[in-house]
Amino acid sequence: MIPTITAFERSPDRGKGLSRDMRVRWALEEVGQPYEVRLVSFDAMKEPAHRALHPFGQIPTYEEGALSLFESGAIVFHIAERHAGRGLLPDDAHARARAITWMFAALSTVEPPILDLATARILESDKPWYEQRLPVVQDRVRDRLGELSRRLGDADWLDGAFSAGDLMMVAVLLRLKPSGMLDEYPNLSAYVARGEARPAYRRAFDAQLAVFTGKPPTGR
Ligand SMILES: N[C@@H](CCC(=O)N[C@@H](CS)C(=O)NCC(=O)O)C(=O)O
Repeated sequence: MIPTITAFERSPDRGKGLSRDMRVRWALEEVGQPYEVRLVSFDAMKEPAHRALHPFGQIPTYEEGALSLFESGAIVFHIAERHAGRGLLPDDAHARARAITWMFAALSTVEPPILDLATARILESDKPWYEQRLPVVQDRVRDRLGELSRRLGDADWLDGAFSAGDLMMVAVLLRLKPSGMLDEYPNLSAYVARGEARPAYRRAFDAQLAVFTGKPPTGR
């Protein structure tokens, strides 16, 4: 059964791969699962038909036969479990539990301050208190990056081999690229670059870029 995911008809990041369909595409590419994409407009996302799939009127969603899912973390986890042995979750029970822990850490500990920074930059830059608030928000991001950087050290991935935990962490960190803050942590920059260099990532990136440019992926 070929799953169908949803993505922005016109991504606000203009194909930079920062929308959350990217992490789902990447997971599907890692496990070698072909997929279809239904593009939705901002208006369509708020219509009852889409809200039946996603109560909050967002992307991505995932449909596979009678199963429909929302939340990028739940979707990536489902893909990793459904394709056990295809490299996203280790077979060893403890290693697997730790990989899942890193997925949660990416989404619930590292992503919130990064989102806060993006929100401040995009929606609050005209507020009189913006210049005072910005350094506070940046410092919260730096706190998390420093901690993550210390844990990663000189390892390639967070816990042995690449896993869904790394996929999610790299996807979350990528949102910082426009800020330049990742460059303050060379091991984290290199970690993100390693993720971006994976063939599955490149295929996913090209596919989402093709939606924006209207040109077919180059097939790198
Ligand atoms: N926690 C959700 C967040 C989903 C989300 O914020 N999606 C964005 C695109 S990356 C969206 O649909 N934004 C449009 C909107 O909220 O109206 C997830 O990880 O899937």
